[in-house]
Amino acid sequence: MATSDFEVRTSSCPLDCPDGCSLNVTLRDGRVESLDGNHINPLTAGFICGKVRHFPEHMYGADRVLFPAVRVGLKGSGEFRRVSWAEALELIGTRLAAIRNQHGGEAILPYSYGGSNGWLTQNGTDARLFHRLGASRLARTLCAMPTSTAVAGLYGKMAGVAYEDYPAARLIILWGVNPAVTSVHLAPFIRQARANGSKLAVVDPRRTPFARQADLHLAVRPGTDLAVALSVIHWLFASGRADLEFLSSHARNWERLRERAAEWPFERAAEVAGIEAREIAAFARLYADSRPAVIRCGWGLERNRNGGSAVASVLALPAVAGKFGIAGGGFTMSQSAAWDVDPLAGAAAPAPPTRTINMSRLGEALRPDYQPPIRSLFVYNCNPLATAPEQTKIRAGLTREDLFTIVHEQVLTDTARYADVLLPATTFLEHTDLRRSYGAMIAQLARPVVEPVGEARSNHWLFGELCRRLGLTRPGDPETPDEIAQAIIATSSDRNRLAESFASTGRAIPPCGARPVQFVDVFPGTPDRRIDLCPVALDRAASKGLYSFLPLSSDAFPLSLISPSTSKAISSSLYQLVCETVPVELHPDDAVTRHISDGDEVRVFNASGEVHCTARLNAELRLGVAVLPKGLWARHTLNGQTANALVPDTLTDLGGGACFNDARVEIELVSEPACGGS
Ligand SMILES: Nc1nc2c(c(=O)[nH]1)N[C@H]1C(S)=C(S)[C@@H](COP(=O)(O)OP(=O)(O)OC[C@H]3O[C@@H](n4cnc5c(=O)[nH]c(N)nc54)[C@H](O)[C@@H]3O)O[C@H]1N2
Ligand SMILES: Nc1nc2c(c(=O)[nH]1)N[C@H]1C(S)=C(S)[C@@H](COP(=O)(O)OP(=O)(O)OC[C@H]3O[C@@H](n4cnc5c(=O)[nH]c(N)nc54)[C@H](O)[C@@H]3O)O[C@H]1N2
Ligand code: SF4
Ligand SMILES: [Mo]
Repeated sequence: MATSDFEVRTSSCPLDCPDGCSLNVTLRDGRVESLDGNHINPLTAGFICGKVRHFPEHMYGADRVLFPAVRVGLKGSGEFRRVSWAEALELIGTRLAAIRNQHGGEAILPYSYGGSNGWLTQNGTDARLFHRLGASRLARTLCAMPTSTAVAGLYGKMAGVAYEDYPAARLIILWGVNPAVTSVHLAPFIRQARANGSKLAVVDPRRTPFARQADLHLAVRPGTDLAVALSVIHWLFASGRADLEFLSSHARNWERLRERAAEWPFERAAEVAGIEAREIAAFARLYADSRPAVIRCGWGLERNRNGGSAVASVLALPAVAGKFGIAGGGFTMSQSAAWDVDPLAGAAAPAPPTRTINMSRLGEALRPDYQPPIRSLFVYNCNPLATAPEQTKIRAGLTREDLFTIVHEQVLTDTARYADVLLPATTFLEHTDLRRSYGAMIAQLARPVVEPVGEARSNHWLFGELCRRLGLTRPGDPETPDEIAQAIIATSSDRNRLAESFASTGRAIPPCGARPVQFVDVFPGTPDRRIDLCPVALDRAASKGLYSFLPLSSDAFPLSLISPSTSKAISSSLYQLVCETVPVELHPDDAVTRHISDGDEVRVFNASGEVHCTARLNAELRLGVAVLPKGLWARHTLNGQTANALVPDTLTDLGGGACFNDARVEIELVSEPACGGS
């Protein structure tokens, strides 16, 4: 295939997307020309999403960070002076050592999240460095913490229904998930199921592409899923449709769930959720009558004060209704549970007993009066100014003169502009990684396909160098990416097969197989292998107990702002390639009462901040809901603030997660509408 200037190499996509595509990367004259899907991961089926097709523009575009640099302008100005790697590492090593010696390791906060989801780009030499420095620990809560806490409590680790088994289902429920955008490789299986005659129900405040064609769409008020799911559970018990035989042999504490659900007749849930009781009743009947029935639970419903209990109640449904034990029946949440490895094994450094800081409250943690104060922030795999709550507080923190900020990045993000030292990071096509997907049932080992652009270096290299400079390397540490990969694989019960499979094919399916049937091939990872429908730990963790609904406030800010994913970006990654500004969407009736027309300039505001942008009228939203996409950059609005300037840093009921879909706002015209015209 290869000629002197043209070659196709294989890789895999590590972006924070469930699908884990396997890729063909076309190189011309040593540069990446294009990316496309291949069939190594069968789910990829030869196609990829539109955004990753633009990856060469990300690699070679004007925003790419090419060299190490130190700040010369004001913090946030984005003005830097190029330095050598040796100089940058010397500066960072000296400053971190001085901060640790003077103030203790906890004055250093590593801050990382979803940049590359590989086993080698996080929890490796980075964890080794920060653990051995005795740095503050980070609770990684920006996403999936309420869902994973709920799943862990109810089911322990248990793999879910594979995408490939969706066509077997007679009913598919998409609950707070938008696969037409966020996992495009699930979409064909849903379409195939529809062609086989499967019914489709969607629970989402917006009429998403699949909601448009669904048999039933519950357009709930954001944050009210708990009420809806409990009312279905109540009806299942009350009408004799609960599978008591399954519950008595496979579940614990179901009586407690039944008691708590008893407070939720359809009428009460309907009132809270802002829909009709008969809609929920039809939904409940359809679910009870369909087998196999599968619930694809997403992440949209977790990002509010009731999110943890909401996910727990949704995932309790298949247990109560007896939907397990058949291909295409049960639920799908994150498939990370299919892997029984310890991803921290490669760090070879146990976590120190230092304080833990919740990443969703970064703005608070960066306050000068936070005790003891954070003196150095080390950001990698993350763009918190664009992705974490309370943007204005974070910006204030990043502006602190006494904060030493290091950012390791591929592109000059909004966060990177505030760095004191900016370091160029490799992209996934320029370094080795081992990636498991959280939707597709596959892990892939990927080698670099091109030389790094400029002086970009991998996370693995950077943190390994810093360990050496700070004298934190120990004999016997796994050093190379392959040694780290081996250390991780060695923690699996199925280590020999995994090692052999990666060595011979560069990929592996998880120990439970690629298409496990729940309660046939996989069982709850709880101590007694039973589902716990009201785990004590969760019951204690939720402020008013598990499954208790916390009312939503209806104060001076009457609109509910949600910030879902878009097809243009993955969180904030790749959004620099979108040049236009982005509008806030609101329902036409909400616009009329505010004298707002399509295209008007508006301010979206609450007590935390305000965003100036244009308005777009969208009748597919439920009344009272406004949308600004997640992940926008400062350049996408008229005043440089984004949805996260309006998102509170309150935490979810379980797992301490971010409440991105729990923002209350008002929207008004920036200026009076122009007079005259006709
Ligand atoms: N193209 C693209 N794909 C992505 C991403 C991306 O940014 N872009 N992000 C990736 C990441 S990091 C993640 S975590 C996943 C997320 O995948 P999804 O869970 O599908 O994504 P979200 O967009 O967060 O939310 C899904 C839906 O939840 C709805 N929603 C909001 N609030 C509520 C609520 O209270 N209840 C209910 N029932 N629904 C609600 C929204 O309207 C939205 O349609 O997608 C991944 N895939
Ligand atoms: N308003 C609102 N905000 C949200 C959400 C929401 O629903 N609403 N959802 C949240 C969700 S689902 C998530 S997952 C988080 C994600 O939040 P983040 O973790 O901040 O994810 P990204 O925006 O993708 O930013 C990742 C950054 O890491 C960089 N990067 C990628 N690979 C590497 C690497 O190998 N090394 C280094 N050093 N850098 C790398 C990328 O260039 C990118 O700038 O955002 C959350 N933010
Ligand atoms: S972002 Fe998702 S759909 Fe797009 S290439 Fe990566 S894994 Fe595939
Ligand atoms: Mo996420």
